[in-house]
Amino acid sequence: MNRNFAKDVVEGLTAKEKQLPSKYFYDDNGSRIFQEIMNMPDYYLTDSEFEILSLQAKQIVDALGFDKSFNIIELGAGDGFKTFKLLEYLVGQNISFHYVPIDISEEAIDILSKKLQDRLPKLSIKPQVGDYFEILNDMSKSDTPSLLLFLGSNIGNYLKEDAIDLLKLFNKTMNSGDKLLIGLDLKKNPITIRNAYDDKEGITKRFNINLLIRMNRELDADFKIDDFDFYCYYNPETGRVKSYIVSLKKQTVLIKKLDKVIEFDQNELIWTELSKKYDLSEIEKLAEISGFKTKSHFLDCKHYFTDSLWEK
Ligand code: AVI
Repeated sequence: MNRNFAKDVVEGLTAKEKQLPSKYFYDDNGSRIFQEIMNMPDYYLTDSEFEILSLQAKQIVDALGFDKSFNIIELGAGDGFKTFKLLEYLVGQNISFHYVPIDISEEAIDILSKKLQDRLPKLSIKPQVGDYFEILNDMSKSDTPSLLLFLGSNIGNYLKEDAIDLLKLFNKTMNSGDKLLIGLDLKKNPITIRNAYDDKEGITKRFNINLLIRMNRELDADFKIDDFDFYCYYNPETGRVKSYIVSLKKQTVLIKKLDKVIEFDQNELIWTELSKKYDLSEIEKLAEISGFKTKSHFLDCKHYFTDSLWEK
């Protein structure tokens, strides 16, 4: 049994306003559903960031200003689909660098490494499996400059204070002059944002409901899947998409391995995820408060998304 998962489930489901951390979406099944989300035409985030890294690789590399060989350290590299274009550009220009993808999933890192070795045989790749901070701490001891990549709007899934804490931790492991390229989703027509999360095919609903399936499997719970639904909304004033699982009736759930009985009222919510959207001035404030200087924002042609370059 995953102890952290068990602890967070007890804490989250016995709270007055029930909640579960979105990081638990990503078991093997959830990671596959997330791939489906990234392929949905309405989930514009992936295409927007792909466009930025494909069309503006040169501008991004020019803005780094490194005058010797450097490391590109990607946090949560996953399948590396978007990063490929940036790497391809660098290899094509014979620029000297090492690519260090970090992920907690050994399987993801193996697949990514094999794919990159096939498609970019000249790439120097040093894959790492494990905890971001241990690896970052070790790397900061060398005097090779680093570009950290934290893409895909992952920072948007953290509450404001947690996002600042995480960015400060990144900052602490970096040396002066190192850069962070961070992907952030921008505020835009609220309907575009709503459609990305409240999809008609119900893929995002499956992504959320998978949390109940995970609790049934790993914690021996007896959630009746059909008695729960999914709801989400976007608030254009705060830039927050909030996602929930909804109990469709008054019901009781037993979580055997935790020896807990959880009561649900009809229409009671479990808050599962925050997906924050920003404007550029908010991004610059976030950089500053976390110890960074904003160097540039690289936007896609629709201005839906930014990969912003920050310097320590
Ligand atoms: C991983 N993260 C940035 C995604 C997002 O957009 O917040 C997760 C996601 N949730 C629903 N759709 C996608």
